[in-house]
Amino acid sequence: IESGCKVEAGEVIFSTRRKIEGVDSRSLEDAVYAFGFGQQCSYVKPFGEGHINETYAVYMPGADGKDTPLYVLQRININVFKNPDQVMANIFGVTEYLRSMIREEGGDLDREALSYIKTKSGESYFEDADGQPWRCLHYVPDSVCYQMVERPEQFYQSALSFGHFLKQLGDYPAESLYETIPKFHDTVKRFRDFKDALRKDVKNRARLCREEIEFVLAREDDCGVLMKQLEEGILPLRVTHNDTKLNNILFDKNTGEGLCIIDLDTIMPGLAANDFGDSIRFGASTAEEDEKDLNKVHFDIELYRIYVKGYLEMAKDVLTPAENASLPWGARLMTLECGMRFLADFLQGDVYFKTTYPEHNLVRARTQFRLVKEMEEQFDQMQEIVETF
Ligand code: GN1
Ligand code: MG
Repeated sequence: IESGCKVEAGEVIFSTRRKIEGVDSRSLEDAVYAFGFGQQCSYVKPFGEGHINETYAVYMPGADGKDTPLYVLQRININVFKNPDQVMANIFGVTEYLRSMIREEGGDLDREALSYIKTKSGESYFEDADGQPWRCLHYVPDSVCYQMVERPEQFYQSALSFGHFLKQLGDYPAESLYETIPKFHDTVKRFRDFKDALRKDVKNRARLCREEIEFVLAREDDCGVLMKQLEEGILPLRVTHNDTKLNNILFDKNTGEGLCIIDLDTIMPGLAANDFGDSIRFGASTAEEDEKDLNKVHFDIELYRIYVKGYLEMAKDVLTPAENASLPWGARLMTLECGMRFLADFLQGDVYFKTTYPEHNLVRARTQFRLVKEMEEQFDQMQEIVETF
């Protein structure tokens, strides 16, 4: 199935009962069989809002005979993740470890960590006829996912969850993790990549975003702030998630509590400040990442305060004083970095992030820069808030 196919979210894309017109779902069907669902499967629907992988929910008849989503199938984007074996080795290692922690804590093994399954022949993923990797995991029942904070309590819950995650993986053998995307949050390298994309300007789009380009170029020195502290040994490397946005966590549909962290492709050694910061980037905004009307986009310092509270309640005793102090910079830099990545992708012709219209990446970059600007204006207050908890 090619991205851009004509199936809307929520529509059936493959069914064992009828042919879906106009859709080539051969690879998806092969994957359904490779993981052993075959005729048991009722149908498959596109699922989720990720920018990188293709995600589908697999429906099967439940105990009551009603079709229920029981599995999630994902086609891994190999332009982004060049080595699916390593991605899956990390994921199986980490999820198994998380389950052992949940067992110790007396938690719910079925819902608090993802559980991946292997193909019928015992592989960690299925390679389709085009060489694309597919993986499969259990659907987490009674869970919901949010694209934006609807109630502050949700953001607080997500802070507890990500703080808890950092703690749970505190003793995970970091050296056993593969670097699935090298230098993923090396903001200095991201700045260089941006300048490279600008220099090449392959689509002749730089003329469309002069102001945004200047915004980035004026912040070259900022890019090095946390990388320098890492090099000097002031900040430690930890096992981090590296993609901690609100829609990478599932909430319990009934209690509203944070339930399970998802999207584990980028678990790698990294900085706690970056995980903290990426959550703030996405969740402490008053608008979605691709809001076109910038008047709606603001950094909400009250949401920031709530996240700091929850995160530190969970993680304060594991973070060093220097890490604590680095959190506000994490927010600024993850937001700047993400904006730079969107803008670089715009300049390169939208080769990395999924887009649905030509200026999509530029629109995304603009929201990020608006947030950065407001964070810069309120930076003293951001630092004070961290100090009070
Ligand atoms: C991507 O796949 P998704 O949507 O969870 C990206 C993140 C960006 C994010 C921006 C592997 O995450 O780094 O912060 O989009 N993931 C990768 O929304 O590049
Ligand atoms: Mg995601």
